Amino acid sequence: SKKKIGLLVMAYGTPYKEEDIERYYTHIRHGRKPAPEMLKDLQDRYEAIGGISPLAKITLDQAKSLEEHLNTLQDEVEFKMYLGLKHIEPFVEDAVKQMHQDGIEEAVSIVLAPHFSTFSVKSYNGRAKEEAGKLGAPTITSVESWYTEAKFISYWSDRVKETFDKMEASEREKAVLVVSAHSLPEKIISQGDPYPQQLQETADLIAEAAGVENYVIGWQSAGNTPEPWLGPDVQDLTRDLYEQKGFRSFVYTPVGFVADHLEVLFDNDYECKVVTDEVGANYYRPEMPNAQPEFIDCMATVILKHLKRN
Ligand code: FEC
Repeated sequence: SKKKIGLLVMAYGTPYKEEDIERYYTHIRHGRKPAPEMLKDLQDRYEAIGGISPLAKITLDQAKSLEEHLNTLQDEVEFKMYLGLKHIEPFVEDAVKQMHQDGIEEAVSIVLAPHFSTFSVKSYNGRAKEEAGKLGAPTITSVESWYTEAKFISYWSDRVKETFDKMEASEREKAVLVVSAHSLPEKIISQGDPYPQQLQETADLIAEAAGVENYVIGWQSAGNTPEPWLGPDVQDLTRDLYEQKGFRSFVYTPVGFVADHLEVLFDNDYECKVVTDEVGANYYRPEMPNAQPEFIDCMATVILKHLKRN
């Protein structure tokens, strides 16, 4: 029979139901319970996007579709998918335990976020490898980042091009592309984290492929802590680009994320739109990749290239 390879798909995780919000938030805060007003604020944001996030279903769709597509693309090995989440069950460690119980000896891991950061990809893979180390198996090799994959860039450049193509020439002249990712504490820069550079490179590649000259990078969804976070924040950026550069149409591509979830449906579609509505500018936000076949094929390509190299 064919050799089995564990496909460890890791993602952020989201509350499954409203009652999960507090323990989920506590986990994000490294075990510190949020103050009642902070909890209320988060509950209100979930309420504003329909009560709960669509992310749980989308993540599972992405992971299952990736397994299925990988098993149709090649005939040498059988991929068996395990989902491991950062902040809610099934946790990363649960997925590794399950692989071990199922006798999986070799696994490949991918995080459903394209850019490397010590806060994101490194921490997911660190947790996976630590658990595998304790159990003695499986051996896990990891995709560390995949933002340069041509199919990832073309996913976004096609969406951007479609959006700009729909505008009249006069609107297009005053339109700007805002390429964003989740903000992180500014201290990562002095620690040499490649994350900001990787976002810039992503923006350059997308803008070039889409033929868009007016573009900037921005940061979004910064945490609620006193320390400085990477900026400019996309909301402030919107205001500045309107006032100082005269842009009248804004195209938001939150490329650090791969799904419709709170950070996009609220932080872009509500918060950025509050600003564009207030100043009277046009708001565009092309579709997220979710489980679209084109995007699943992109991730499968990344996995197969990784296995060929290792
Ligand atoms: O439920 C949903 O639909 C949204 C899920 C969600 C995604 C997501 C992605 C990233 N985060 C990253 C970093 C941080 C850091 C903090 C932080 C805080 C939160 C909170 C919620 C939340 N994050 Fe998140 N993030 C999602 C949800 N995130 C809720 C807590 C309330 C708030 O601040 O809004 C700050 C933690 C702290 O306080 O110490 C840092 C990064 C990503 C993108 C990479 C990835 O997906 O792993 C980086 C999705």
